[in-house]
Amino acid sequence: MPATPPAPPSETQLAAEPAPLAFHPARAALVIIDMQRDFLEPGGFGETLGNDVSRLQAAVAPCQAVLAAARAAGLMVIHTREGHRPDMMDAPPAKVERGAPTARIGCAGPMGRILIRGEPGHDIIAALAPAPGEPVLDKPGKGAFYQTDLELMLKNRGIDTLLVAGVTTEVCVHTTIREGNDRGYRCVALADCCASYIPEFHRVGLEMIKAQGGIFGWVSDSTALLAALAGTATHAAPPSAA
Ligand code: TIU
Repeated sequence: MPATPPAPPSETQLAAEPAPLAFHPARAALVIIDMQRDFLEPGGFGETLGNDVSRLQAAVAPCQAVLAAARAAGLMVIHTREGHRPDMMDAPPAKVERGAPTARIGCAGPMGRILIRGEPGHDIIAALAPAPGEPVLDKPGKGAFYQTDLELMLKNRGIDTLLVAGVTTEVCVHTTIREGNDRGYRCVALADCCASYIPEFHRVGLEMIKAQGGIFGWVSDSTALLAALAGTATHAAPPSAA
């Protein structure tokens, strides 16, 4: 007797602005952007740019909550890291040349060479350590689609909805959401799971996403996502995209 095909996962409703969003958990990915020591801890890239890195701490606990819920629900989880090859051949001079000459990308700092792959500062913070099997995507730019295989992985897994967390709201989170929106993904910024060194930019960055009927996507938060995922467990293959 042929095996009964798995029932397609049902949609769940996410409270969001400017409007609620229905999504299939099997077609959604949690994308955690650049929660690296270089951005969140003293002595890294964020601090060399003149920022108060403690401002990003607010996003850690909400990220932990959505990460646990996403894992429990069987969502695809992707972690990203901004950084460059040790030889810096992927680092545009126009990016490297900015900032104090002794504290630029590639310079030695308390957590190793700043924003360089393999250095301690480049690691994701321990509180959000990737689990085995979760893709960790190294990206040379601000957006997670630029010069990476993110889109290929999403296509292969039938993903159509990106639940985006991480830092910083107006830089790498925003760039990734803009890139994803143009590629046809429904992108949701999880407000309390994102943070900025500049609180006003966090607030306005989220406003920009949801303005004009959701010009770049949706804004939701960890509480709403936990509610949407409660009771859903979708380890089945995603439904056919056809
Ligand atoms: N500087 C700043 O706000 N952000 C970055 O340089 N990269 C990310 O946002 N990950």
